[in-house]
Amino acid sequence: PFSSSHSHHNSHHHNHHQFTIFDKIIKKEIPAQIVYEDDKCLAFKDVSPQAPVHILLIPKVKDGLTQLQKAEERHKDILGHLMLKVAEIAQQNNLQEGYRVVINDGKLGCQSVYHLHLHILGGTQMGWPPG
Ligand code: D5M
Repeated sequence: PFSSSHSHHNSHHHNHHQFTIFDKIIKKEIPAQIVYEDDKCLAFKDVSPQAPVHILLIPKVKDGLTQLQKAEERHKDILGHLMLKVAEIAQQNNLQEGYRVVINDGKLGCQSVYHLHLHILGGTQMGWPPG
C-alpha cells in the first residue's frame, strides 16, 4: 500500500529559480486542502498521498530555498519555524503515536517540486528503510 508510483525521474527542465505549482497554492490561484496557515508558512494535503495522512508544509516566501541544500544562515528562522510547526500540525492531525518527516532533495532524493517542502506522513505504521 502507498508505494510510490508517481514520476519523479523524468523532469529534465526543473525551473530552480522560477515559480512552482506551490506559488499558485500560496496565492490561492489553485485549490488545496489547507490544514494550517500563518504569515510564514502553509500546510496542505498532498495531492498524491503516500500514507493515510500526508501533509506538505512549505515556506510562503521561497527566498532561494528551492531545496534544502540551498539553505543558508538567513534561512535559520524559517527553517526553525517549519520544524516547530511540523510538530504542531502532527498533533492537530492525531499523529501523537508517531509519524515521519521527509525532505526530498534533488534528483537522487526524488524531489519533484523545487520549492522547499516538508512531507508529514503518518496514520499507519511506517516502514524502514524507506527506499
Ligand atoms: O514532493 C512534491 C509533492 O507535491 C508530491 O508528493 C506531490 C505534491 N503535489 C504536487 N502538486 C500538488 C498540488 N497541486 N497539491 C498538493 N500536492 C501537490 P517532492 O518531494 O518534490 O517529490
